Amino acid sequence: MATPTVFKNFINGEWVASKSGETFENRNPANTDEVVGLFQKSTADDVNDAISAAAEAYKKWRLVPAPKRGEILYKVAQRLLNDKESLSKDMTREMGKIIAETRGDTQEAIDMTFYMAGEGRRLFGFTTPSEMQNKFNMAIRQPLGVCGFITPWNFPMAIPSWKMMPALICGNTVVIKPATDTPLSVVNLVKVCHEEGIPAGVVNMVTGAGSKVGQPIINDDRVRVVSFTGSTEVGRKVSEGCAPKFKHSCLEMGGKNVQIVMNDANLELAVEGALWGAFGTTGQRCTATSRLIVHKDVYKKMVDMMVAKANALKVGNGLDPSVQMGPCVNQSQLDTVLSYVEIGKKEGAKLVAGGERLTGGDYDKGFFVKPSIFADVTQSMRLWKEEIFGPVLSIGVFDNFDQAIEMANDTEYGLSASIYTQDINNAYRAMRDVYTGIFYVNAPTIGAETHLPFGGTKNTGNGHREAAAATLEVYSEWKSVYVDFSGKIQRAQIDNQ
Ligand code: UN1
Repeated sequence: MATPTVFKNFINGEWVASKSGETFENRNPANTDEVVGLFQKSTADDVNDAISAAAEAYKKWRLVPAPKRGEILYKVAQRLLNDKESLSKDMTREMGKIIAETRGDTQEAIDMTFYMAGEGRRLFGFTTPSEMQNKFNMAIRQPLGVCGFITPWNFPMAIPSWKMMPALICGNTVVIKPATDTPLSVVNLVKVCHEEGIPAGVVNMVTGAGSKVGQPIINDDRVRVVSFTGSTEVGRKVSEGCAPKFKHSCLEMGGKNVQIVMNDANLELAVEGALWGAFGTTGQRCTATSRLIVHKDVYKKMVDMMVAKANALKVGNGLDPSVQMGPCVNQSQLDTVLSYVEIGKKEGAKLVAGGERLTGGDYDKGFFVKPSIFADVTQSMRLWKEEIFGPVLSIGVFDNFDQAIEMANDTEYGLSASIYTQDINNAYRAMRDVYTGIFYVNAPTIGAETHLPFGGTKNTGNGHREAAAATLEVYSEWKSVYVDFSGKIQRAQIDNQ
């Protein structure tokens, strides 16, 4: 077998080995015989070097005019577009999701990079009248310094780009720790940034474990913003780690997203939506549909249609274009899925599809599981409450619209939700009353676009949003500037009364 490629850290414009001298393996979750590459098992020393490089580079990068920073990002975006196919194939090999979806992931990074390149000529602040004569007031954005990113494996390139591109356009520098399951996609992204002209030290990458690399990023005083996407449990630790130094933290965490189906819905469409929402990305999206609640009049019919369609989904290696669902990303995710199947059965929910690992032939080499559906799930069950992050859909029933809203909001999370209905009044009421950061009408809970704010309420986030101009609030701080051209002292709130 060919010796696997060794990928290095990227610090101060150079590819460097970790001071630990150790590496870790990244294997293909669809075929664990395949080693995608060896990556640096880094330590706090490597993180220190990366932060030093970023802190030094910040001195110059913050002074590069934003439109110039934007010109580099345009080149980065164009290059990602040119290389889209190979980047997407690498991503499927390390993460498992099907090639159509990894193309979407790469496209999301392209979209975000073009969007933020354009921000280089906006980054709008505002002017406003002064309460004094001969005085000029304005509010402008300023960068913060070094930003540390801890990114997840489910969107290996899109999510790093959501953090990196706005940070860069605002004039910050970056240290990123990719997920250990998907470092190659971040290596690829960082390589493009470097080759297309981002100066040395502005973007740095250190691979390795959360405890060894993520924690030192959070602890280092020179890091002023930490942006994290992952579980609520880890997000809480990030938040606590940032609090003593009043570091800004932007947290995107769990979801338990609901699709509501009313009795007037186009059922075919609702089934297609739920299927895509629940089993797209093997259910491994923060935005995945994990609860489907259906009006009692159409409940049985909808469950039957879902079961038939779920059983017909082709599961396999995501590089085969006919495959509709890839494997779980690793053994531990697979174990979590199977453990929730047992929990669901014990709780008395009705397993109507899947519920087991796929075995035999090539399946034995990967973390494949059948698309799984539980019916008759009720609000007291763990299946209803807990994020599974796998292809397990829980279906419940409701009597009327008000009950549907109450059930939709009965969760500790608040990322995404959707309603299928033909009744415009109910669509708008649901839009108003379901307390989430993202809401869809007659569309699944997944599929956010990069020019709208992305994030959630309650335990999903800490009030910040990624994407769109909204994320500039994370990567810049307001500076209010008062210019007095009266030539005399003017006392605000006093002299103009
Ligand atoms: C995520 O699952 O963390 O809206 C991100 C979507 C994608 C992004 C998902 N555009 O489903």
